[in-house]
Amino acid sequence: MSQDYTKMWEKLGLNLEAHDALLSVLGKAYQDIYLAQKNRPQGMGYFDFVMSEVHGLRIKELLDEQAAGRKIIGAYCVFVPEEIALAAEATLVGLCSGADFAADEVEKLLPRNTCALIKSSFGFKLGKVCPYLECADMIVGENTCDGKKKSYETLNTLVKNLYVMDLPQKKSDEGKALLKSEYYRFKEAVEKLTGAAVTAESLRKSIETVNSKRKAIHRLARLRSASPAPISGLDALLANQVYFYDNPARFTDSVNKICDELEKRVENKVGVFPENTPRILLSGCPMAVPNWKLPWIIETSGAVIVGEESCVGERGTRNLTDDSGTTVDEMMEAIVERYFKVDCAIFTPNPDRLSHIAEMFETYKADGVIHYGLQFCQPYLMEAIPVEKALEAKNIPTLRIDTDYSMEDAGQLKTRVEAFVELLK
Ligand code: BJ8
Repeated sequence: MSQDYTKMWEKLGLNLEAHDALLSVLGKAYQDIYLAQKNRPQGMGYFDFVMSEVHGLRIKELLDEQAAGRKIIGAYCVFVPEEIALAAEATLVGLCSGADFAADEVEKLLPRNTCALIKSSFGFKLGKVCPYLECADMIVGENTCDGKKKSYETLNTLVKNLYVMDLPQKKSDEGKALLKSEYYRFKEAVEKLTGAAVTAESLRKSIETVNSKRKAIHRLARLRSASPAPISGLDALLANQVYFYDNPARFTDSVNKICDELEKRVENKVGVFPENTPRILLSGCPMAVPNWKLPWIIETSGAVIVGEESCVGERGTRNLTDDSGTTVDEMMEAIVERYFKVDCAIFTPNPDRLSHIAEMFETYKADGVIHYGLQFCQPYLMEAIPVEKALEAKNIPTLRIDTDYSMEDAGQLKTRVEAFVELLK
């Protein structure tokens, strides 16, 4: 880190000892997983810097924004529309939930058989190690899966500023009407928080900002269809993870810079792995920072990941928001339309997700699909079975992996992934 942030963390009420321990585990994991990779694009230097300052400089920036009158909103789900937050002069950051922490304390509040992502969000709060959570003026939960929905009732006793958004479970007219009314309710809540009204001008600008971020990430995704793959799946995942908490304009510039570099790589047939390396499409639960276990296992087992069908990936960023509206209501309508297309497994039925997986398999010229489900995640684990069947019916080799954040099963997973990669060869 570029400077000593101890005072800042102390002021935020972090448990300094536990926080130091977390940062040192994170730093070591980053070194072993990310910095040990070969042939990385130079542009990844920016993301290495962001990661090294993830609890430092970025938090300082957010606190500076707060001091200047902006509000910070933390969110756990891609259904929370960044366009609305930005238009009402708030900054939206993702609350990551990608590592186990304070497990004993968490299990006093949540059943053991809760998914690692939900447990992690509680662990970061109970362990007082997340500066994003501690600096947020509003924390947005959402009624998606049963685990999240019920856990927010308990989270509400731990934080003072939880706002819960209701979400539809069906892609029906009634479902869309619910999403629309919830987005208007969210708009009002953010306006009340910041004291700034969403105007046609501010909403038009925020749609443009968020769309630019998505366009840059789409450009990165398209470049990964080249063979040899110009960037590793681990590095592309990192860009998708940083998407959730970096300054939007700076993020867009940095991704576009990497894309300039990758375009040259593609032209010169320069890749991170040899040309005939088996190509994997990863599909399933979101992978929040610092959940890099499975991608790391895959890319150290002779394969390269060429796409993520995930909320930290294409499911979260796939569609742009139509920017042709001229009034707040027209643009709100466009926002509802855009988010209603997100094909999370909490929807029933959810046929679009199946089509998207098959479509991504073709687009990124994958050789096989690895479906990643977090243990105890009913929506994705249940959906994994029809996904596997449908892909196999199309002769697409598929491997189903259910795991959590611990490293206990790493050896066993590696054996299974290596066998799958052999089969693809
Ligand atoms: S839109 S995927 S970010 S809800 S892993 S907590 S589903 S039991 S994260 Fe998600 Fe929004 Fe959907 Fe995307 Fe529950 Fe499963 Fe845990 Fe999950």
